[in-house]
Amino acid sequence: MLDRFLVTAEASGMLPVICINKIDLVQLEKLKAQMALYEGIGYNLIYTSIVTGAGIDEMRTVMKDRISAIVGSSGVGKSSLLNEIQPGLQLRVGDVDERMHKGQHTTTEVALLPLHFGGFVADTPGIRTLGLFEIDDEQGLDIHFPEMRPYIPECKFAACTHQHEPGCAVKSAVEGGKISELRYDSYLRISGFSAGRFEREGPKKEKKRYERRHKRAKR
Ligand SMILES: Nc1nc2c(ncn2[C@@H]2O[C@H](COP(=O)(O)OP(=O)(O)OP(=O)(O)O)[C@@H](O)[C@H]2O)c(=O)[nH]1
Ligand SMILES: [Mg+2]
Ligand SMILES: [Zn+2]
Repeated sequence: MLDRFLVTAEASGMLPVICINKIDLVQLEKLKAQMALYEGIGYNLIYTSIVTGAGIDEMRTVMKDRISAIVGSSGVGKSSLLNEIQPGLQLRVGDVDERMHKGQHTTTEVALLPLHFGGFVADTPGIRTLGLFEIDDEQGLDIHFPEMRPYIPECKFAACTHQHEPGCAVKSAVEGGKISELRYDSYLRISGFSAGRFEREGPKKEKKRYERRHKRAKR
């Protein structure tokens, strides 16, 4: 889900900031070790809690004088965070008891809110799945994974999908530990080139797609 959000942001020219909320409920050191991967790619991470007040100032700093949107699954605390960032907003938040029931969606529509310290922020309803309608595998999903960018021109084929082609520099980088396997796995899932697809659709359809992509790359 996080990788899908990041790809969406990259593809639409937005600057993504990864905010991890409710850090009062976890062991911070363990969490940070897990997230080091994203720091390594160069993403900005902010750890927040409305219980301890951690990270709220950092959130204000990245939002100041910008137009931002806060996105994520339902119940992660998007509206709660905004209430902390700007007291007085009085956005409705899910109550803890109600949260026991699945599928709770407290915020139901997008609202663009002016910020006293400069800028605007959109609170958004939580979403369960994120389709990537603007990106398809023919346009090249790879460039939206910043850590893949240096390797893409090194692939033997110009239209390499980094799946099963020989001489693929991206795959070598994954094997060499330069690109995280988790992220590469996300790449495969998002592009739909997951192992199953090749087998399901067979080499014919795969070849067609490859040719279309190659034509585009030549153009
Ligand atoms: N422990 C803890 N609970 C939090 C934190 N932030 C929010 N919550 C709780 O999480 C629940 C959901 O918060 P919301 O702000 O409604 O979540 P949301 O992301 O806006 O949800 P939707 O509007 O449904 O998308 C509420 O019960 C909050 O009190 C936090 O930092 N720590
Ligand atoms: Mg909300
Ligand atoms: Zn490749």
